[in-house]
Amino acid sequence: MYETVQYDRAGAVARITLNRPNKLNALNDLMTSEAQDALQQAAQDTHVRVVVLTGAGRGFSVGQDLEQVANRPDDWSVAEHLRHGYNRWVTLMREMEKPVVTAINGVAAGAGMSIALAGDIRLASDRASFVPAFVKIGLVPDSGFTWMLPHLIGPTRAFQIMVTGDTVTAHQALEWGLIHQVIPSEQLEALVSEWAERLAHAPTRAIGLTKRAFNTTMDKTLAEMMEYEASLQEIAARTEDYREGVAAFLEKRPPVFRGK
Ligand code: LHQ
Repeated sequence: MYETVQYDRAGAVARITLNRPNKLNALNDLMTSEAQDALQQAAQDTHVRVVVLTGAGRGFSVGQDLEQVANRPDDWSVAEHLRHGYNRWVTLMREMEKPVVTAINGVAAGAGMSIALAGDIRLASDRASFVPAFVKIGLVPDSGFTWMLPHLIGPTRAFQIMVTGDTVTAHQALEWGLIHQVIPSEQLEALVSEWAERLAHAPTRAIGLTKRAFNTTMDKTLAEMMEYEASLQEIAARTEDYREGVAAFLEKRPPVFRGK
C-alpha cells in the first residue's frame, strides 16, 4: 500500500496512478520512491505484461513539487536528487522489458512531461497539455527531456519547446509526433483499456527485446544524457534566476530574470 501512488493489477495489466490530485500530482520525494517501487513491482511480477501510468484528477503530473525544493538547504545536490529520483524513474520505464502506456489525462509539466514522454505508447486526453516548464524557473530540461525530445520530434521543434517553455496542446503534440493518439477525455479510459488489452496479448518477450534495441540504437544513451543533464542542473539550480523563478511561482507573480 502506498500513500501517493495507487497500484492495481487486473490480470496482465498493472496500473500505476500518481495520486496527489490537489497538487496536480506534483512529484515529492515520497511519490518518487513509491512510483519507483511500483514500477519495480510491475517489472518483477511475471503476471504483468503491460503497465499503464496515469494521474488522478485533472492533471497527469506538474513535475517537481516546487514547495518541497524551495526549502532545501544550500548544500542539497540537485544532481543527486535527479540521479536517485527522476533518472531512476525514467530508466525503470525505459528498461522494463514490458510495454509501458502513459495515459496523459491532463497537464504534464517539467519532469512530469519527461515521465509522460518516457512511455512506450503515449495516449492523451484532449484536455491534456504539455508544459516544458523548466526554463520558466531558470532550469535546464532534465529527467531525459533533452534526449527524448530531439529523438521524438527532431531538433528544430525540440529546441523551441525547451527554450520557450510554451505550452504544447494535446493536438500539437500529436501533430508533432510526441504522442500516439488524442481522444476526447471521456473516451481516454476506453482507449487505454483497448491498448492495454492488445499489448497484454502481444509477445511480451519480443516487445521487451525491441525496447532493448531501441535503447541502444542512438549514439548517446539515455543514461549518459541523464547524467549530463544532472551535472548541468547542478549549475542551473545554483543561479539567481532559478531562485527567482521558484520564488515568483510560489508568490504567484511573474518572475524577473537578470541573467545571473
Ligand atoms: C504545484 C506545482 C508544482 C508545487 C502546480 N509544485 N505545487 C528537478 C529538480 C529540482 C528542482 C526543480 O525541478 C526539477 C524538475 C522539474 O520538474 S522543473 C518544473 C517544475 N514544474 C513547474 O514549474 C510547473 C509549475 N506549475 C505551473 O506552471 C502550473 O501549475 C501549470 C501550468 C502546470 C498548471 O496550471 P493550472 O492548471 O492553472 O493549475 P494551478 O497553477 O492553479 O495549480 C493547481 C495547484 O497545484 C496550485 O496549488 P493551490 O494550493 O494554489 O491550489 C499550484 O500551486 C499547485 N502546483 N504545480 N510544480
